[in-house]
Amino acid sequence: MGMNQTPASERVHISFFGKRNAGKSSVINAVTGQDLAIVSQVKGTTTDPVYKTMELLPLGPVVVIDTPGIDDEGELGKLRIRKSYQVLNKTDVALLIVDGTIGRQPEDEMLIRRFQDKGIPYLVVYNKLDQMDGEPACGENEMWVSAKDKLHIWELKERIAELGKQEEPDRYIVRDLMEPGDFLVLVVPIDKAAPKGRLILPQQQTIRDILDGNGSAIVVKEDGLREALDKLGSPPRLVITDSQVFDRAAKDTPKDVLLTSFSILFARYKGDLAEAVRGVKALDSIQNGDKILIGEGCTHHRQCDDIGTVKIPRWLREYTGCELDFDFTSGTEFPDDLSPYRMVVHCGGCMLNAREMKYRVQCAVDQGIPITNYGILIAYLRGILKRSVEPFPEIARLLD
Ligand SMILES: Nc1nc2c(ncn2[C@@H]2O[C@H](COP(=O)(O)OP(=O)(O)OP(=O)(O)O)[C@@H](O)[C@H]2O)c(=O)[nH]1
Ligand SMILES: [Mg+2]
Repeated sequence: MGMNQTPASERVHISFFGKRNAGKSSVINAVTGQDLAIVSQVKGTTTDPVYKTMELLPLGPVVVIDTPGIDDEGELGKLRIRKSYQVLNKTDVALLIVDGTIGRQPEDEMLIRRFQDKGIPYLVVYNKLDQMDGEPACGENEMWVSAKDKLHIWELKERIAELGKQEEPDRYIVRDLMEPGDFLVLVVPIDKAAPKGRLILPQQQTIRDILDGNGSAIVVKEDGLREALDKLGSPPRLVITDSQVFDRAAKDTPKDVLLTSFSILFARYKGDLAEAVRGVKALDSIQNGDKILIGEGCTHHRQCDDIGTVKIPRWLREYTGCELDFDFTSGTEFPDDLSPYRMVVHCGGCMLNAREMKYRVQCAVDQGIPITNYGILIAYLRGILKRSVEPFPEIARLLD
């Protein structure tokens, strides 16, 4: 991802599903106007989900996902089908490509039910119109195209955009906590862990959100906070700090000024803050031998350092005084069955889109397994959670 691009996690994820040879890859190529995906008459040409970030007009920045056919056969085939179904968990708009000369099959009906169950806006696209005698009638959620002769591709893009726009988020990082003209102070430590020459994504996104809310973002290092607050004259609407320096920031922020952390804001933005706060309380009833799942959204641990794999397990053992067993997952892997676990601790999910993060939380909630995240957990272990959720009275109440 280039630094000047919209991060993938903020893009509408548009996935193309369907049986082998329906023309998924061909339709993607027609829609994107590029030869992104390999097309052939061999069934099962696409063997892994293929992701491509791009501008898809008239919608804007998207991730287009090509998937293996959901009717693949054999052991490998089953794995591929699983991968296609996993893509569903991050899909904001689903397109079901059907070979129009054959029509809808049981596998297609199953997919449609999944879209409906998950509340994913979808469109059924009958492909290979060029082989039909005229254009058959179709329903509201359906349309006909030909990837080969580029028939109705423009309309298809319009309809994708319509579905994608319904997905516009009404969730914000901080904008809903402030008024235009407010100023907010951001505490950003520049230590060895900070990437060279830039800010990390959550910090950038927070600044952008404040600007979108027509406020001012004042960015300081932890040792500059007190002076900045003194100089401001009137108190800021909110101080947002990196959790690593929360104690210092809490000391330097007057008690009547609201203070929170980037992790708390992102737990709210990306996942479910209330659930994470409820989940963290499971720590107090943990017992020897309990198994804990640590989930990470990215596979490169650079940004997350060794927090998930080393530090959190150590802190949990120290805090609980128990012998604990840890399992780790990363990237797009996340087990369907969480029953072996006493609780799940997940990263903030800066590399996952909101839909996928919500899906993981929902998995845990459905199975009755407490789920929390790094930021909330660390805040809790350090006794600072109460203060950092002050800006959210209904959440703070959960801790009483
Ligand atoms: N006549 C006609 N053939 C098409 C059209 N779209 C795709 N095909 C052909 O259908 C075959 C399968 O196309 P693909 O795009 O590879 O299909 P897919 O759904 O991606 O298939 P898998 O990756 O194997 O699951 C190829 O031979 C294409 O040339 C179309 O609009 N009209
Ligand atoms: Mg394909």
